Amino acid sequence: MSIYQNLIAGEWVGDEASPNINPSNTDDVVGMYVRASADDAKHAIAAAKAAFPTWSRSGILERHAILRKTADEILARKDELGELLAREEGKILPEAIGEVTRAAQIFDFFAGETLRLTGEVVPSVRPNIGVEITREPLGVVGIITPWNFPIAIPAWKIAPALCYGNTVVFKPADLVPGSAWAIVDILHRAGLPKGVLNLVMGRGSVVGQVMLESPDLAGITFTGSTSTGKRVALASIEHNRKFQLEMGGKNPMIVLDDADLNIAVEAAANSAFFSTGQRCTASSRLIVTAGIHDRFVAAMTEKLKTLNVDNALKAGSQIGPVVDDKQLRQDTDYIEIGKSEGARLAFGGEVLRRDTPGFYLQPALFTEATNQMRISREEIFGPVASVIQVKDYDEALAVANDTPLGLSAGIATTSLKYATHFKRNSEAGMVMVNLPTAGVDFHVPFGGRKASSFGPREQGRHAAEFFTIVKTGYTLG
Ligand code: UN1
Repeated sequence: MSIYQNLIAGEWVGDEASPNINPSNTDDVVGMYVRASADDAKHAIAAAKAAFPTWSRSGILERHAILRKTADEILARKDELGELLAREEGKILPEAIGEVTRAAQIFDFFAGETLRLTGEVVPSVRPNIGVEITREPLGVVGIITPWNFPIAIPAWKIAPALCYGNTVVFKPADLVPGSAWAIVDILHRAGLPKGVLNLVMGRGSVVGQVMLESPDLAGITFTGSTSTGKRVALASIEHNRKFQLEMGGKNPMIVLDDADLNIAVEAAANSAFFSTGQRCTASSRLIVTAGIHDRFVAAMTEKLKTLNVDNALKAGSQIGPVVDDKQLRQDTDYIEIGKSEGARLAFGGEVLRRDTPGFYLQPALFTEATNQMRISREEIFGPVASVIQVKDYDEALAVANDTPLGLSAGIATTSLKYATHFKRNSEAGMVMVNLPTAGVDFHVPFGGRKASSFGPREQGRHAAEFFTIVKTGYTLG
């Protein structure tokens, strides 16, 4: 079996490899992937530092060409890369191919952005002085990504980092090195100079730790758990380093009496259960007003009965497995917690057996939940959602906002008044009307409020806020 190595200073290196296991079929090893040592991580940071002066002054046409070529190759190989992604992460093949396509679109977008870099020239308040406001790259940027979007999240951090002239040390989640390796390979062959992008697959406790402690990283962008995000923040403050965090969600989806029931059920089922509920934008709190509650619960239960949970690569699968045994245990533990807190398990929650050995869990829907229960307050990160009944829109809004997190929020309603009010008054970074809380566009800002996020938005033109630093220049004459 081939061994996939780390890329450090333009060389493929390392020989201590571990298996990348398919969660739909634990007998299937996707490949052997090298795990970086602490020394490897230090070399990667040194290589990125050495490459920065040249890359940061490279011509925009060179950067444009590399990002364009990368977009083209990812798109041309979307079926093969989608299969790799579905195999290592467990999301169903159509979702995986969709995610690969999204990664290509992100590289395409930032290829275009290299040709649109601008600054401002403004008069000084003093005579005979000119002022220029320019954006410069940060330096070496550390990129730490989670397992649930193995290609899209690396793409939406690496593409802007390179576009704006930074060099990169990239640590993908230990569970999904395959998609990360594939995009680094593509970027490398597209012509990136050595050291500009370094791949350090491996453990957070080894590789991540070296990154957190390095004085040479000018920025870290992180997507993952709230607890790790806090550690990134504290270490970054220690080193005067810029940081950007995307963390948990406990996203509400409100369903009002006047909602179109079909739209509400489609949006809620997608939000809560697609991608096996393993999205930080997933909705696990379905906040439903009394007049539609019983009809909504009945229709959701019917919908859930039709959802086919099976091997991610099998045609007709609608929900793939949970990512690994640890996450499966977390999900089933929360299902027990929900029951013991007094919520009623209206559907699902059984661990399932399929033709291939994997981590299959039937989507679970609780009813009679309150917003104070742990299942309503803590991020589960699995196919588990609860219905919280409320009397009217005002109570729904209060419950929706009563959470320490604030990534995305949705409402199903036919009322312009409530839709408009909710968009204004939701305490989330992204608000969806008659749409799922997850599944976002690639060209507009992404991010949350409260404990969900820290720092500037990701994606679209707003990505420049994190990946560049503003300089103000004054000239006499
Ligand atoms: C999406 O919903 O389209 O980890 C993207 C996550 C998010 C990405 C969600 N950072 O789930």
